[in-house]
Amino acid sequence: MKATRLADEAELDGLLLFPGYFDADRQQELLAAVRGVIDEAPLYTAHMPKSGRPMSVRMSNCGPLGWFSDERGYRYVDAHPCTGRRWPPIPDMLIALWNDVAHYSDPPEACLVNVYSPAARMGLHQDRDEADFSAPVVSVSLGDSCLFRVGGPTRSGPTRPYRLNSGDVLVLGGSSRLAFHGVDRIYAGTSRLLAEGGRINLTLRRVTRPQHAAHRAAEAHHNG
Ligand code: MD3
Ligand code: FE
Repeated sequence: MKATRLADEAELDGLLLFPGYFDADRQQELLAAVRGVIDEAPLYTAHMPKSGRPMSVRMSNCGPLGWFSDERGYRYVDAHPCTGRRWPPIPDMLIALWNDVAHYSDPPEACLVNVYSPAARMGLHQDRDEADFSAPVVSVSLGDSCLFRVGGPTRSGPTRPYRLNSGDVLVLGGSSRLAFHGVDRIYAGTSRLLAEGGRINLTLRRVTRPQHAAHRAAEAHHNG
């Protein structure tokens, strides 16, 4: 599948777009898997650490770790904040996507599911709650198109707008991994994938630093 570099700036080196990576049938298939995740791990509302303000985007996760935020701060947790149960596994289609585009030796540890109503937004931010920035973030858009914004490594720098459509995949690697970004708006009625309208974004991430192979082997030996 063909990827396009989104920008020429050195600081956005590693930002790749795969337009229409998933066709309509594969989007349906992926959506069914995401619905299965949400059945097991219901959507919750995260809150901003200092203000305690609720975010407009509702969230869930799959994978060994899931992203969560409340008054005590942003963090990754191994269980759902309301049910106390482990997050469900990352669907095979998303593991296959990671293997295809991430060019990273270890599997993703977290898949954050962001659910946008037509009025939801995500302010400009950096993703830096992970201990390993050498791995890319891989993002999938489903449902209504959105206006996505990417800047550089500082909040005050210039930003560029892009439109993300259902089925598009973004890879945020290299220096783009720490770029400021956000979702300005959802374009209601631009996709018929979600009967209820709105947009779903999936982000696959590494959270911890990969163990060295020798360490992993020793641990496996130890654990019998
Ligand atoms: C650019 N999600 O969950 S995904 C997030 O559409 C998040 O829901 C947005 O930002 C969404 O943190 C954008 C694309 C994305 C993800 C991570 C990035 C873009 C990024 C990290 C660095 C630069
Ligand atoms: Fe982000």
